[in-house]
Amino acid sequence: MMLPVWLSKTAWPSNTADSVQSAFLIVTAVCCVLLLGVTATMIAFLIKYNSRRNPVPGPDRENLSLEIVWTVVPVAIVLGMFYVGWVNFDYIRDAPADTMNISVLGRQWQWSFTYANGRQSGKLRVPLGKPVKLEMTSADVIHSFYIPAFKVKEDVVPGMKTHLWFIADRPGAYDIFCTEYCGLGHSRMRAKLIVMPVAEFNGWYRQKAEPPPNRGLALLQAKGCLGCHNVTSQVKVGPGFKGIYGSRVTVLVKGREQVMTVDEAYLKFMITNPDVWVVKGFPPIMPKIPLTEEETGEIIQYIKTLK
Ligand SMILES: [Cu+2]
Repeated sequence: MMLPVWLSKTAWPSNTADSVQSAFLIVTAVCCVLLLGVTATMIAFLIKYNSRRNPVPGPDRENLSLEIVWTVVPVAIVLGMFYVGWVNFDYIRDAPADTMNISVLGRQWQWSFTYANGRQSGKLRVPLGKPVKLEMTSADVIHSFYIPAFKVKEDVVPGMKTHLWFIADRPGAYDIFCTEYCGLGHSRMRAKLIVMPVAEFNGWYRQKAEPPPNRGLALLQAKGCLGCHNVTSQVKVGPGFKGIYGSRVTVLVKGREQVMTVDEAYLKFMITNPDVWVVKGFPPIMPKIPLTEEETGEIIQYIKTLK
């Protein structure tokens, strides 16, 4: 049922935002009327029935019709607000049958998007005016996928599939946030939603995948390493990779400081045993990423080139 959209059609950049906004406006308007009505009645009664004007209290009289009115009217108002909320909730929960489906994976601390043709992206690109359904899960802890401009939010839970759907009505770039505190890098767990005109989107979609400039870099992206590390020298959650090869670092080995040179053996040990040595100044939170020996080698070769 499309009650939702009439109040604020085109005012917001998606059908879901229109829907939530119209429910919100209706409920707010009803609350304002009630607040003003109750306050005005209270003030009028204070004046009309004060003790100076009525030194002797009058007898209580029963008034059945008044009691029925003050019971039935508030119940009707509350049920009306419930109805508006329920219709809109139902609308933003139930995706239509003809959606374009995109898989969303949340992990500490990165969102990644996979399309039906296998195309992967770190940005959520969607066509304008088409219903899109996100099928979401998490690789580690509970996250929550939130598009503030579209007024939609849904938990992303390991071992479970949750979903969201929307129709984007306005081209542009919108923020995506994680709104479930999920560890040290939580505040960095952001992404962009890019709404593109249909022809432009189709062109992008048909390219399938940008050829990865380098297999090591492609692995760093695909395995989520870049959620915590930069390929520049800038520190993120963990050290940046640029210039790290050949440098000297202080490492805590069983709580004792030891200075080491970053060479191939060091990188391999750090990647395969992330919980044994910890680089001084960084939290001991790196997860063990499943990688083959060959993949680890590709990553190390790539890090070597970042000078
Ligand atoms: Cu998160």
